[in-house]
Amino acid sequence: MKIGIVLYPTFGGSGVMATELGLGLAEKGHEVHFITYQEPARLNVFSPNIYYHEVSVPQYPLFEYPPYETALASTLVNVVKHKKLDILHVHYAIPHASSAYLAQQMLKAENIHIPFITTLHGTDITLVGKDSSYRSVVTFSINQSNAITAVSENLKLETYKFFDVHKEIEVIHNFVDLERFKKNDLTDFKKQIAPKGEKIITHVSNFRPVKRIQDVVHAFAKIQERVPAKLLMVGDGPDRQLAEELCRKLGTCKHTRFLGKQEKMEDIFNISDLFILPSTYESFGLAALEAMACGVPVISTNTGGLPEINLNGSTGFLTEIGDIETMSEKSIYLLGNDKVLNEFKENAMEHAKKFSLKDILPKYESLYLNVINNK
Ligand code: GMT
Repeated sequence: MKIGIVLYPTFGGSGVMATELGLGLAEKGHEVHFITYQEPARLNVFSPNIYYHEVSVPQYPLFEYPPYETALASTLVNVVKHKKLDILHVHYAIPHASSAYLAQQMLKAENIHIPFITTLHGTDITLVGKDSSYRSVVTFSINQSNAITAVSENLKLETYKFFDVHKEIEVIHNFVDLERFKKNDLTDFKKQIAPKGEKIITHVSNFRPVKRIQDVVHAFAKIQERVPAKLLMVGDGPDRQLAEELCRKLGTCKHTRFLGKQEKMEDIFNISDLFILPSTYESFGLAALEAMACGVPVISTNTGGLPEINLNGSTGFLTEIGDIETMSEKSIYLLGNDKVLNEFKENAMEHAKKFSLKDILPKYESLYLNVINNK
């Protein structure tokens, strides 16, 4: 098949997942065309089956807001027409679904029929999409999609709850590449970060308010009083400054490293003993799954799709939003007892296998075929 993948190219979960999906499809022999405004962060391989088309948005003094949707729709029309694509798969509804719909209608006028699938990722529904400025276009373009998928059962329910969607939403869970995210002995690297055998706690996100990264810093301060530990904060975003200030205030800076955005996440997970994700909402929590695949238990909130991947009392613990006390208690319980910690590490790794790229990818392939055959 010839597949066009529309995505956000940054380190966000939806872009990471869409890139990994495209790489996996290309490896299976499909021709994959990534279409976005910047080279996707994880697209660092050369393959004869992979193409990248940059959407360029010309500036003009009149444009306070350059019309990206228009530029994207025009690029989609060109790529579909000249590369003879069979299907478009757009990740994150805003504005990708409405641009795909516009491109589809324009191509129809030329007798070219291109179906598109919209994958809902999270904040496109739960945060941004609900905003009245976007709502009607988001609802319309989701309903116009030839197929709709959501990355968790919870996100499917949220979509039906808040949008007037009258089509079937198929849940296809996010996945992890188990060849890349697997247990690996990096003892020497670990010693550089934790020279006295301290436990390593990791958090990865885009440091937006929904991630509640200050809770990680607060919890770490409490954990540190009981278990010698180091904290790795990976990522960047608007709340980084606040978290760094809090860490100075609580006196935990010498045990904390803010690493910024990182590419070799598998190495960081492989030296980690615990992953903390205290978000207000996560449709899925892809970083938590990648951590689990490397044998890292997760302390997360009991929200959104997180209970679908993090099993309370087995792969980690689920806590209420903002309950720093329980978060740190559960962390101390795990980090203070190597036997229990190793059991949880094992469970996390085993459970992650249920979300293997190899098993999930065929679900997308058969959806593509269904949609293409019914267009
Ligand atoms: O807000 C983010 O975390 C970024 C966002 C994105 O679209 O890049 O992530 C969402 O999609 C990811 C991939 O499907 C999910 O793993 C995240 O849970 C989801 N984020 C939220 O729901 C807040």
